[in-house]
This record gives sequence, structure tokens and C-alpha cells, in this order.
Amino acid sequence: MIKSTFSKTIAAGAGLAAFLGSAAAQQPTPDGIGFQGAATPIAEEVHYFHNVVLMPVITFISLFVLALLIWIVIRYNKKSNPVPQQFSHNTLIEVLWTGIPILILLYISLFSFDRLYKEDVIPDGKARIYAAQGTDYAFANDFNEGRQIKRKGHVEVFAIGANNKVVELDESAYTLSGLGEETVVVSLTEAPAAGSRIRIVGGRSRAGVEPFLGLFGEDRSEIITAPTITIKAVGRQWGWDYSYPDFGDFEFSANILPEAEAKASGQPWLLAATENIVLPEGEVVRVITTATDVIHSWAMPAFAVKIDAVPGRLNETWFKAPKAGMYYGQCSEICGKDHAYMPIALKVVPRAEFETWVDSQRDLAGMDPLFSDETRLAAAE
Ligand SMILES: [Cu+2]
Repeated sequence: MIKSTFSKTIAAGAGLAAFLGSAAAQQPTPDGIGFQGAATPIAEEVHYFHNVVLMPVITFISLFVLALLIWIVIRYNKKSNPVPQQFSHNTLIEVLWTGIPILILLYISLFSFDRLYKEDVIPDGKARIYAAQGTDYAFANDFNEGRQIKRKGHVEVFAIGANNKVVELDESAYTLSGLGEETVVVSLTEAPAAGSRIRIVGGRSRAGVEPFLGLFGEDRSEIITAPTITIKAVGRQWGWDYSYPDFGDFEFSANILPEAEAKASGQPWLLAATENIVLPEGEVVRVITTATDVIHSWAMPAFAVKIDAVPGRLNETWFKAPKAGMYYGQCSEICGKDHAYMPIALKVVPRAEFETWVDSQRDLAGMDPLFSDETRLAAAE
């Protein structure tokens, strides 16, 4: 089966990178050996790290060691080399085989530490939307010490047309003044059309693939805003309990969906859960994990998120909710006999649908709705 995947891939002329990170899959696929598609900027970075940084290194090392083995087998077997050399040390070789691996590890660390840091530190960017009005837009630079906007790369400016189409403005379309001061002013070179809006995103938290070593390739990174939603995931033998502290702390349990029910409803058995985590498209989400009994791990491969859930401790990470769809993960820390039956099912929906879902959960918990039709209408205006 793996063989057929190989030949199909090669037949399709897909490159190594495309093969290793298959297209937008959001759950494991039968016979798959590559990654699930990357659904978040961090996941794209992780795939890039694997495909562009690690694969060439490990491929070179494997071929080099293979060549050495073949050389030794041919050149120094008993027949072609009956009397072996008697030396036991070679300083040059020892320096090389210590020094070169150190350089290789340093090279890998250049990329891996950056990934680890980004997943660990909760982003603090801010976004503001302005009705189009002249060319100047003031943006409060009220970040924590050492996190203020200081240069052009800390700001992104978007124009939102009357049809809600969002276009990022080229850096030549605006100038910035007041960098490093209390208020940064974005001055557009051309006043935007009436009825359009301007969205300014500022901050130092970035995610997404950046040019290799800052030199080659396109910049697909973006400023990441601070989380707007926190979910708490509590692992237990054998299922997950979730709560939404920002919306009244309602809670629900998610267990594996029984095989018959999964098949009847066309959901993937072993991945589908009795309840989905529901999140709004495009928003940044903080995940807090803990556990009630033994160590579990909350993992969502398409987001490149895997974080231990440890009894008596809180761990946190974040992700940017991708486009609407179903995403599946599983407990990824062996936690007992039903470890394989702890699916994580996450549904990303448009904001309005998320609000309806929040209110239905609040209703189940005996709370009043948070998003009445009036508030929703007001927000839409
Ligand atoms: Cu578990």
C-alpha cells in the first residue's frame, strides 16, 4: 500500500515537500505516511522545518554513512586488505566527527528553537478596525515593556472593501510615524474609498513561514493577535472534559462516539467524539490542559499542537483557528487500556454559528444567552 502511494506521488510529479505534507487533509488517511495538511501558520512552519531543514540533513547523513559502509566493505575486507593497519587514534578524524555534528545540531537549533518559542509564548498582537476617514489612523502602542511596535515589520495594514473583501496593503502604500512611542500613526499615501474600512494589526508575535535564513523565499508570516477565546481541556481515563471560561464556564464531556453511531452518521470511527469542541474561524485560541488521573496529551496534528495534560498542573499553548471544517486529534500520551479511544474532535465554524452554539451550551447549563440577536446585529453594523 505504501508502495502505491509512492508511485502515485511520483507519477503525479509532486515534489518531496508536497509528498511529505499531503494536501489539506484534516484527519488521518488510510495508508498515509506523510503529515496531515497544515491548517495553521505554526503547522506550516513545522512542516517547512521538517521538509526543508531536517530532510536534507538526514538524507545527506544517511547517504554519507551508507557510502562509508560500502567503501569499508569493499576496500578493507580480508581478501583485498589481508594485513590491517595497527594504529588506534587519529586526532584529525576525532576533531571532525565531533566538530561537524556540533555544527549540524547548531544549524538545526537555529530553526527548532524558534518553533518551540512560538508555540510556547502566547501571542500579544492587537487588531483594530477603523471606518475609512482620511489618510491618518492612530494605533495605541500600549504593549508590555519590550513588546512595543518599533519598526515597519511590526505593523500590517489591510483595506476592507464595501464587499468585505480584505486586501493587505503593500508597505509602499503607507508610512508610519511615532514608532516606539505611545501612539503610532499609519498614514496612507492615498485616502481609502468611502464606505471601506481599514484594519491595522500591530505587534511582535509572528507565525508562518518566513524566508529561509531571512534571505530566500517568500514571506508567508503574519502578525498573530492575542487569544480571544480560552478553552480548558481536562484529560481523564478515558475521554476529555472541556470548559469555556470566557463564556460562563459551561462544561461538557467528550467521549468516543460508539462505532455504530459513527458509521450511521458518516463520521470517522475512533476519531469522532460525542461532543465537538466548537471554535470560530480565524480567531486565536488559548488552550489550557490538565488531567484528573494520569498524564494525557491533547494533540491536534493539523495544527501542530501536542501538549501534555498533567494532573495537578496547567499547561498552555495556542493556535489560530483555521478555516471552517472538522479537525481530528487523539490523546497522545499512553494513559491506560483505553488510551486509543480518546478522540479529540474540533469543529471550526463562522463566528455567528459559534455564538449560537455558545448560547445553546449556556442554555443547557441554565444560563441566559450571551449573544442576543440585537448584540449580533449591532456587531454586524
Ligand atoms: Cu489519555
